[in-house]
Amino acid sequence: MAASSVVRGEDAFKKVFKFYKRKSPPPDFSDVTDFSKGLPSDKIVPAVLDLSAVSDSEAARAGLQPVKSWRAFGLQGYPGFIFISNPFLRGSQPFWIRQCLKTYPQKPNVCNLDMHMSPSDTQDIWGQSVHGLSSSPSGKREPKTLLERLRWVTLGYHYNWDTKTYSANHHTPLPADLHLLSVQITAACGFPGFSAQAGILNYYRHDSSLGIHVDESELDHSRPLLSFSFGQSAIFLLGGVRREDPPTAMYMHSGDVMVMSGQSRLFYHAVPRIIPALEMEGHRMALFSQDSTLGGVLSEEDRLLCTRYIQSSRLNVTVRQVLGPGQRFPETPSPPQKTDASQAGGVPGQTSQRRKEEEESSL
Ligand SMILES: O=C(O)CCC(=O)C(=O)O
Ligand SMILES: [Mn+2]
Repeated sequence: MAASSVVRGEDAFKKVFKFYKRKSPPPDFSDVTDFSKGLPSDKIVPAVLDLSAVSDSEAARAGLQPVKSWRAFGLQGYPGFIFISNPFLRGSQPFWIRQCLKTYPQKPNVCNLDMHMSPSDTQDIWGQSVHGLSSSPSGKREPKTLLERLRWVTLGYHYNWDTKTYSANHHTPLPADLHLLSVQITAACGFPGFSAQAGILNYYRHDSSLGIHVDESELDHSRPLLSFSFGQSAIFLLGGVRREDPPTAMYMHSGDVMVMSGQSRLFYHAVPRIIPALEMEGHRMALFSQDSTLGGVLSEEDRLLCTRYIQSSRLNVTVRQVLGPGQRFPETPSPPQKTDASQAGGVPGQTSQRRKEEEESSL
């Protein structure tokens, strides 16, 4: 059976999610759209970019190819959805991978480990993982490094997984490099003036998935949501405004960028499966060739650790504008004093997994 045989009807999205999540026997992937292969499908249309919005030298500063070289597509039936097939300069992805693994998890940013560890224990996740990740496997089961236990990091306006809100009270500066990258992508896609205010980084192991959801916590839905993928490939499902709408499945490979804007901004989506790069002919990890000097040349140690990590993992960065121009957060009464985990909405630390498991647990 192919996924396309799932017809519109009661929670068609969940049926397709289960189809692609199945381990044994592995699903039929013949319906999965692969934008890296160009335009063979009648569902894929070229996306129109604003070639004058970003100069070639500005693009290079963010590790991007000149906009005229980007391969950008739309998908019939998904207004506002833009897929840019790896617009990064050869060799610039290692910079972004290192930022996601070494820089962005640092304080004052927030990560899942902070939910049950003290700030002093999580302040140098990279440093504490170097030894464990760089030593060769001894055969016996080693405890997981902090880096291997990292599941999410929030940036800018920090997302509260319990209340599903952002607030004015919990904000730290969004990294300037990620802001620059996001502004360039959005400008080329026809959204001048995008202000990157929040980021959510997801760290996927080979058996991770992300449940069916809509990103609606941002207060201004007229601004696009950006998504960057690095490392192992994945299957992304994009549905509609209702769970009865059967989703379209597509591959996301390392370097791919998605822009969800217009109607697609509020469409259901999910990641049911990570696909090891070895299974993706043509997407083996030729990532660490160094023709781009973005951020300087990686040290041997950084290169080794990033390569080790990415051989079995996928990184996803979403960048969001939370508030429209001049918009403010609604006044909220001060939160009640937290005395124990039940008042915090659950056991601390489990919030990290909740989003990934909430759909699966009800499947
Ligand atoms: O990992 C992905 O590609 C999707 C991430 C996502 O949808 C989210 O963080 O809201
Ligand atoms: Mn999402």
